[in-house]
Amino acid sequence: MGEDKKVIFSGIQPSGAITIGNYFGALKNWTKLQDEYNCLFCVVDMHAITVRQNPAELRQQARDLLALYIAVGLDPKKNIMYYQSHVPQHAELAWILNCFTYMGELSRMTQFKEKSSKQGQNINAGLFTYPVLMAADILLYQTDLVPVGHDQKQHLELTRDIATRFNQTYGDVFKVPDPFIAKVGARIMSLQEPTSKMSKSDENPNNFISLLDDLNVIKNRIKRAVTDSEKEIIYTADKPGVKNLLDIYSCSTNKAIAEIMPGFEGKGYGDLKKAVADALIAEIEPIQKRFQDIRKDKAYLDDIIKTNTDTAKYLADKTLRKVKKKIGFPQ
Ligand code: AQP
Repeated sequence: MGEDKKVIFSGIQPSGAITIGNYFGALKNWTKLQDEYNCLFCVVDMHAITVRQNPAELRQQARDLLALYIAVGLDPKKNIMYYQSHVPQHAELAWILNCFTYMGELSRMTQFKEKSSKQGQNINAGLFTYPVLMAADILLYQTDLVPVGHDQKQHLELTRDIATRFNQTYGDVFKVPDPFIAKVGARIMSLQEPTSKMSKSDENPNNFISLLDDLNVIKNRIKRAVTDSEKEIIYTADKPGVKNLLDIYSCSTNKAIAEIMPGFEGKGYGDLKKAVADALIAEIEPIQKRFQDIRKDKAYLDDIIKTNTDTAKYLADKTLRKVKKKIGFPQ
């Protein structure tokens, strides 16, 4: 890692097939950071088990996700890309930070409230302490900046509070991270319920498009996407379905909304859907090709995993050793 560059940490859960929401909201933006920053991009499989996962699927999704990181253009020589569960320091620091986090703080987390209300049968302690593991992920690497979507802002605030609390007692052990707000990137919404965000663990497959979906499936999902009973293509919150399709088009073509709107004047929803499907496929097809090549080459991927995990472990251990010393664990 270059000494002079700021550190960025981010991750995605292998909790389902990666959607175009994950791609436009996270992955695509990450590719623009890799030259300017020292980036760690983690496959956060330990976070994923806060919801029950099928073991064989989890294993495959985790490997697919790491291969996708590379396929979208993240260079494994420039960035540190690894599985969270391969670096035990995450779990160790999370335990320590649990002892510096208040129940009241965790009870106030919106994501916990939402997930526990949805997940009636399995409100496990991991779901409750999820933000502490996230704090450990970030603080282990002396992270300067964390790219956060709207729903993770509260967790990052908590990370800052935990780091500050620890530092006040033991001196400057952790860097207190700041949020990194991407210049571009949109929140991609569900295709059938465009007032909710597109989610990889959605039970209705018609709501999302996975980056690895068959191209015909992609076309059909866009064709079936909800619009409204009107005709005019306008970019407004009152037309969430149409707005979402325009956002997908804008992200796929790398053009601003103001730039694309004139092209849709006098056109109908059928034209819009065709344009969106074509643009999306043009963006995704090369990624799918690269993904297939990477996934076929087992030795290549294994080597990347090994090298990157070693680097992550080395960096994580530097922080963890300091933490253990400060709190008085025997040396
Ligand atoms: N719909 C979205 N639009 C834009 N960005 C999105 N992200 C997720 N959905 C959208 C961004 O993807 C990154 C990875 O998120 P995550 O795997 O940690 O979990 P998540 O945000 O909860 O994503 P999902 O797809 O909704 O997963 P599940 O269904 O498992 O909970 C984050 O940077 C996020 O902002």
